Amino acid sequence: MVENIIVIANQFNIEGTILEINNLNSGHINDTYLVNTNTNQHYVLQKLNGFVFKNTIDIINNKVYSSQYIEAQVEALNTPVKCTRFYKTNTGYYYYKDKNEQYWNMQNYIANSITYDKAPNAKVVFEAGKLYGSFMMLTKNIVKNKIKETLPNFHNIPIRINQFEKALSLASNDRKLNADNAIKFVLEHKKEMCRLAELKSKNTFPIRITHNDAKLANVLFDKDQKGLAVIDLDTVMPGIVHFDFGDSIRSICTNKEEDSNEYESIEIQLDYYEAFCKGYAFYTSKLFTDKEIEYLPLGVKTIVFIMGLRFLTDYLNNDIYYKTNYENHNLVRANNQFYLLKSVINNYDSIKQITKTAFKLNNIS
Ligand code: GN1
Ligand code: MG
Repeated sequence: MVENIIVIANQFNIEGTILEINNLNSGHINDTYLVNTNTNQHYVLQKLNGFVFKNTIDIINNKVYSSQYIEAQVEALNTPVKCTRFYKTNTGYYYYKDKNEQYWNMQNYIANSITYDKAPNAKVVFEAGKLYGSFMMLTKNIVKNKIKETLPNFHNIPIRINQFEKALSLASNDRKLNADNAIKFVLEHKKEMCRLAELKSKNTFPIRITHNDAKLANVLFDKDQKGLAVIDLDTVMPGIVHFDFGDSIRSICTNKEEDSNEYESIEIQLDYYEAFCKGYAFYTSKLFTDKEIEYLPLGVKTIVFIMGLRFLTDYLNNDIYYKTNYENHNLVRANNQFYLLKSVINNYDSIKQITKTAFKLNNIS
C-alpha cells in the first residue's frame, strides 16, 4: 500500500475510516484501486491517465452526468440494474488534482461483485447482453450536448488507419519484421473496414449515447452469475451503437482471452453470439431502427479490426498507449484480434442469420 494514495483517498468525502488500499490491476489505461474502509461500503479510486485523457475534466463530467442520469432512469423505470455513484472531494469537486497534476475520482464499489476476462458460459453472455442493452435503453433520452466528445475520432476508422500508416513509416525494422503478418492483414482488409464510417457519414444511423468500451470486463456479476451493472464510464460519448455491440462480441463471444497467443484456435462462438443477441435484444429490439440492426454484424467486423489495428499501431509506436506486461504484448493482442476477425468473416452468414432472428428483422444485408 502506497502512503500517498491514502492521502489522496482521504480527499474524498466518503464514509468510514480507510483501512487498506489495493491495486485492482484492471484496464489498460488508468490506475484503479480498491479502498477498504471500516464500514460495509468500500470504494474504487481511480487515477486517470493524462496521456490518453487530455480533457480530463470533461471526461469526469461525462462520467458523473451519465451515472446520475442512469441512476435516475433505473429508479424511474424500475429496471433491475445497479450503477456506481461518484463522490465529491471535501472541497466539493468530483475530482482531486494531485501535486503532479494527475486527476483522481472516487466511486462506490458494488459489494460482492465479480468480473470475467473470458465468458464461462452462455448464461453470463446473455446477462452481459441484457446489461449492455439496458445501457442503450436507459440513456436513450439523454440530451446529447450534455455529453462531450472527449476522445474525438475514437472509433474513426480512416483516422485510425492514418495513425497506423504514420506509425508504420516510423517503426523500427525489428518491430516491422515481427509484425509482418499483422501489417499485411491490415493492408488487405482496410478498404472493407471503412464501410461503416461511410454509412455513418451519410447519417444512416441515429447518434446515441454509447459506452465505447463495452467489453466483458466492464460488466459486474453477482456470485450466481446474474448481471449487476455496467461500469467504466470513461469513454461514454455520442456515437453509433455498432461499435458497442461489436466490442461486446469481440470480448464476450471469443473462445480465448484478448491476449492469448493460441492464434490458430481463436474463434467466435456462435452459441455465445446467439445468447448475447438475445440478451441485447431484450431492451433494444424495439428501440433500434431496422438499419441499425441490419448493420450490427458489420459493427462486429469493424470493431475487431479497429482493436487489432490500435494494438498494432501501439506496437509499432513502441508501446506508448496501452499498458503492457512484456515486450510483444501489443503484437500478441493485435494478432489475436485479426485471427478472431478471420473467424468472424468465415462465420458471417451464420452471424447475420442469428442477428436477424434475435432482433426479429426481415432483411439483413
Ligand atoms: C482500453 O483501459 P481499458 O481496458 O478500460 C481502451 C479501449 C480498448 C480496451 C481494450 C480509452 O480500455 O478502447 O477497447 O483497452 N480505452 C481507451 O481492451 O483507449
Ligand atoms: Mg475503458
